[in-house]
Amino acid sequence: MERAESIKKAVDQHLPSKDGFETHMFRIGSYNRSVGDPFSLPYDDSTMALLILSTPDMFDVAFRKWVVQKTMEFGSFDMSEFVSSPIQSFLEDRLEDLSEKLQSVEENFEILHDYMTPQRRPKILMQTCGHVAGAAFYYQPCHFQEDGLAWPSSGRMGPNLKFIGLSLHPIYGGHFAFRSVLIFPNVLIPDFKESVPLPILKEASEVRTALEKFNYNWKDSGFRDFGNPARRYSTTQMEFFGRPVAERWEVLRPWIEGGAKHID
Ligand code: B12
Repeated sequence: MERAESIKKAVDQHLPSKDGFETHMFRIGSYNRSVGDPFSLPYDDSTMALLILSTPDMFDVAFRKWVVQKTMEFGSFDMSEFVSSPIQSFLEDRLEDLSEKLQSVEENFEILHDYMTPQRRPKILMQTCGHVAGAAFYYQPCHFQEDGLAWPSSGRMGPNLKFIGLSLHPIYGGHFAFRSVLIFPNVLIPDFKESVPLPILKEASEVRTALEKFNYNWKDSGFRDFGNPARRYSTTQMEFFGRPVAERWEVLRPWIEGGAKHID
């Protein structure tokens, strides 16, 4: 366990809470037992994994600094033509740096991300990781159906879209995102006990309303406010994540035009 704790400490040093990151430890077996065969990961049950999630400060503090510095280095806003997904590039930079620094603590690890493979399949199910690691309660639609209630009503989701579940964090409600999972195949933690996630909502009807907001009106970010979050995304951040990827750079223009005063 000592080795696992020192690895977590090193990760937390390079992805600190002041930059809007949190990490939560779990065992691969706890995840595999929940997801079943199609999503199981090929590691020993007691393998150490660390879930990384981002809180409001990732965007509003660390990402803002990164965007301003990068555009100043580049010389103009035109960087938007070359970097199509700035959040992904920012995270790649941070994880590359982390991977280098981690070499001195543990050389063997794998990083899995939240996004889908080119075959449009997620490699890992982040909401399940969040629940088993005790980081955020995962509300799944199938647990909130009641006899005689035709819910969720069919036909309201777009083509090829499912009515999906929502995770809520005890401090940030829905104002957070899952980012990556680090897996350490050489570090076994058979006796580790994951924290139990705190239920955030009391009534089944409130859960159904939250899930409807998340599935039918996610662009207005209203789903994020369930569970009375103590900290929320800024309006810039909500606008950014409510837009299609191609339109997101435009939201950042005021930071870039403000230049160095947005670095500190
Ligand atoms: C595919 C996907 C999409 C697709 C399709 C969405 C859809 N409505 O069909 C697209 C690209 C359109 C999309 C859009 C968005 N998404 Co999306 N998406 C995903 C992704 C990559 C995979 C989800 C998935 O397919 N799961 C597969 C199904 C089968 O999983 P499942 O239903 O949970 O089933 C498993 C569990 O039930 C488990 N299980 C069984 N028993 C038990 C018991 C317990 C106790 C537990 C815990 C588990 C468990 O086993 C099952 C599998 O066998 C995840 C990231 C990830 N890697 O997980 C993000 C994710 C779900 N999306 C997210 C978000 C925020 C969005 C957007 C709002 C983003 C945006 N700003 O554009 C939009 C709109 C969301 C919406 N309501 O549609 C967030 C949700 C965060 C949260 N708080 O919950 C996630 C987690 C991404 C993240 N990085 O945080 N998304």
